[in-house]
Amino acid sequence: MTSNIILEEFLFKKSQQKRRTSPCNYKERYFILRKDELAYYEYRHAKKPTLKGSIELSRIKCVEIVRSDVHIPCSFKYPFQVVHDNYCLYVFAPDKDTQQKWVWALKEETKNNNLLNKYHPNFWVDGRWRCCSQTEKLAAGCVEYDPTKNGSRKPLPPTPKDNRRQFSDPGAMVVVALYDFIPQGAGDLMLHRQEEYIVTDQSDPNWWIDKEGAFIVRNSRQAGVYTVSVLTKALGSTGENHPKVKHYHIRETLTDELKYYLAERYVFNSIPDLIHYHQHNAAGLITRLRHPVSGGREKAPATAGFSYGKWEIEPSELNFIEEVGSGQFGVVQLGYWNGNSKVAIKMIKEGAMSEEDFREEAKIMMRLSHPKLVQLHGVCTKETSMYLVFEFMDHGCLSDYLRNHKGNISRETLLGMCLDVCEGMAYLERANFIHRDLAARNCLVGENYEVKVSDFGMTRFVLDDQYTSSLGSKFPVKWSAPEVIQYSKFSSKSDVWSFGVVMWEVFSEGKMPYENRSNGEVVEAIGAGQRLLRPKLASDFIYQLMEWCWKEKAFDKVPHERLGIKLKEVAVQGDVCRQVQNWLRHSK
Ligand code: 4IP
Repeated sequence: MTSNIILEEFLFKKSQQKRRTSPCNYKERYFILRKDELAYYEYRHAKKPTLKGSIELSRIKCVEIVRSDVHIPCSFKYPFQVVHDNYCLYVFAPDKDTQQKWVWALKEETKNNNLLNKYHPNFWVDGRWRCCSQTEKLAAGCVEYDPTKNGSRKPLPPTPKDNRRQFSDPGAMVVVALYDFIPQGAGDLMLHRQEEYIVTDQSDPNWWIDKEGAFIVRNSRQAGVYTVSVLTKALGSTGENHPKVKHYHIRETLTDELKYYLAERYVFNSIPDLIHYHQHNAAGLITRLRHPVSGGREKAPATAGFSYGKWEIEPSELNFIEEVGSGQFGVVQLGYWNGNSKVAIKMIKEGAMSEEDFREEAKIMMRLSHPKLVQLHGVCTKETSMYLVFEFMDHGCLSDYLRNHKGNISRETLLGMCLDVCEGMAYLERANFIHRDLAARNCLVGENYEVKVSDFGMTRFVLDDQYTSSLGSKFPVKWSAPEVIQYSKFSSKSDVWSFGVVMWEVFSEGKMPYENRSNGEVVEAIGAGQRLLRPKLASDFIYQLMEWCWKEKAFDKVPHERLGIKLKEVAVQGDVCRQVQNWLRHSK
């Protein structure tokens, strides 16, 4: 009865493991969606297809895209789930369109069923739900199921009329999602990469990039057309200065030779040429295209907090895997939050921290969010010892990393590392936040030599005189500006001094500054105008930047922002590493 068929196609499926002894495997099956059932068949060359299984549509309780970063061991990488009876059938489509097409059709056919209120957006693997860590396969879902939405639909008002009203609302801030985001709590909205959303609450700017001229080239809703979306903060005709996203279609000329344009008088042979031109000239656009933002192919960045408005983390949401180090406050454990986010959990040992003060500060620190800062995700205060939950960085602290890879890191990469730290520090400086203990040991290394600044502001909560008093044996004298040692005068300028020492550590491949000299000897030497010597790997220009950081008087020191510009100049001169290239691309 082919007339009954809604969709049919080869897809992969994972065994549903209905029997205890069932093996977990992935099979290619020919799926047929009919008005009353979803059936799958085995096809073998020159043989009659064999029906392997079928699900009556009336028994389906939820159909949804599965969002996950787990490795999928078959060639089709776009999963969706069909929840029926007490089972979940995972099906894998070859591409996003196919995935959305099936989810949409199945949702349409099952929308009047007795559906789930909540579902699991991630997989059931190795005996637990990756979205919420529940270990009971039949445990209630953790995210609201909306049978009217699917991956291809925007969570915006459904009618075009309403859409227009919202978009023309002068106060509405329209943003484009750079990454998929899986809801982590009841107040979260699922985000789909490259879809547009309206920001209804602008109080937390950490979730969107708000840079004049930030732009993205994306598929338009019109098939086969590209759109350039660009953010502008330019004042409107009525003087309002709400940031807005303007969208321009990339148009094709109607001439024999195909050319492209955004604004009529400027035509180009290729889209890259067109973008390149408009990176330097507004030429009819509201602003020139200043900052290309990621197309989302990279790993999504850490969010400020796991979930909207959430900073308190429940102990049950954390799984501890292994100890990865220890610091001033106690042991650091690698763990998972809600089963799928890798985190570093600092377990504060009793008496090491003034917890009361920190609790208040944590809310402020969580709002500090930058790609070059190690993100504080939240705090768990419900156990006897407090846990601080941070973004996990795979390669540990920068000083150890440099020592362990001595001789194997190129100068360009070393420069890239300094640039990373500089960018993170420039952000802190703009936020009027003082680090107070910047050193390579307080920076962490991630994938591709990416370095992020960690432990900012934390020394204020240390309850150990040896560490906090400039006369104490643990005080970081070798990283401290003279005014800090003399009068405990911390400022962004004193951070700049420490940054110079970090540059020195990086270009010395993790050596201890001033080698074996005691703190007292160092104070004396600095007072007498002596400075760390140029590391072998540092060019004169790089060393000059270090010297800039070590000016005697605080007001002579340059801000981090300016140092960043200088470092970039160095990068342009040489053979630039990946980070520098990226950085240049982002700042061109
Ligand atoms: C089978 O493994 C197949 O994966 C079945 O899928 C699967 O049935 C079986 O799970 C599983 O044991 P073998 O082929 O290695 O025997 P298919 O029917 O597509 O071949 P599902 O239920 O996933 O359709 P059980 O638990 O149903 O036996």
